[in-house]
Amino acid sequence: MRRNFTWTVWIISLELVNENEINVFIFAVRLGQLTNDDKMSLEWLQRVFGDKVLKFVMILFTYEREDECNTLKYNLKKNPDLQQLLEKCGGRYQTCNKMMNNRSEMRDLMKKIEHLFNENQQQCYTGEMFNTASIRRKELESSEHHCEMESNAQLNFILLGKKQSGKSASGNTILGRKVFLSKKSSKSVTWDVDVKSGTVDGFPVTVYDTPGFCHSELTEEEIQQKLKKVLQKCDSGPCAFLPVIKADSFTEEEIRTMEKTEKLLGEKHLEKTWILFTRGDELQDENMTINEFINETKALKKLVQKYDQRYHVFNNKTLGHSDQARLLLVKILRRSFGIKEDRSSAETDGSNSKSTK
Ligand SMILES: Nc1nc2c(ncn2[C@@H]2O[C@H](COP(=O)(O)OP(=O)(O)OP(=O)(O)O)[C@@H](O)[C@H]2O)c(=O)[nH]1
Ligand SMILES: [Mg+2]
Repeated sequence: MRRNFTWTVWIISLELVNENEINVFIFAVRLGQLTNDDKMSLEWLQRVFGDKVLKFVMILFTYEREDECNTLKYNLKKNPDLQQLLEKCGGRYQTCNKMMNNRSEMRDLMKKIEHLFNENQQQCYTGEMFNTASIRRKELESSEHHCEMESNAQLNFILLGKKQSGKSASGNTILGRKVFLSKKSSKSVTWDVDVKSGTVDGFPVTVYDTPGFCHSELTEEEIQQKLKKVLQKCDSGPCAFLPVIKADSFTEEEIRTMEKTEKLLGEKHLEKTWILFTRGDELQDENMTINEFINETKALKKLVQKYDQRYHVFNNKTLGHSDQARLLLVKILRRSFGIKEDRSSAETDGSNSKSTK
């Protein structure tokens, strides 16, 4: 049903883009009920219309009861997904009752659209932008990675990072079970590479847990050797590289660790590298969003920009009770491998996923 609707919107949109210039894309979300479908729909919009479309998106939060509006700010603070969605659209939103018959809200919406138009130097989304995005999308779909993914249909996750950053715990979260030893220690817990396979929402995955940089017992050289062997081993298959960073501080040590990771991976793996933040639960306890955490430190903000916002947050304390791993997989398959919705997540309608938080 949803997909039919999406296709209809797409066809209408194509006609519109061909014949007109579009000032604004209004993305309606039911206030307080951000669904996986909503998140995917924005990704879909971005994929079909290209990244430039985000400059023209205005989120319209619809509500049934007036008092729901009062919870919006609270919701924004509490819900990192909502924050991320809003951030992607330049923080532009308007609230509006479900019937859309409140004149003052409609006036505000028009003012905001006018403001957006001026912000975009009176430029609209054009057919030319759409054509460029279509070419890019087709290239992606027929790219090497896509074929690679089609034939192997499994993904290797390689966890990298500083000691005690939460690599093993993240491996457990991905596989949805406790297979890697993860514990608090002043020393390094993982000494050798450990490989475990499983599935994420039915999709076959293999997870490589690795000993961390700044190891308490192994030398840098020993670590490098072990990691290089991992890279050689999974070089032939589709991989996602996950430098793991604790979302509680970002110091010189983390910067140096990222430099070492980048040196190890080299430029060729950049597109498939996703920064994985752990301790999402602690951010939540502090009423802080991941965006606030990232933007707090200049070096971290720069790093995330370098990775073109390819990051994800885990709360490793909800092992087996969240769909965090599924969301990460969907993001990676879409952005790093250009896999279409049908391929990556026909099974991801959220019905079989447990609550994230
Ligand atoms: N609160 C919280 N604690 C976490 C999270 N992820 C990991 N931890 C804790 O951080 C500590 C270290 O986790 P590990 O998974 O062993 O970290 P590691 O990077 O594998 O550590 P080494 O093997 O020593 O390099 C453990 O006490 C975990 O419970 C998280 O998302 N939230
Ligand atoms: Mg470990």
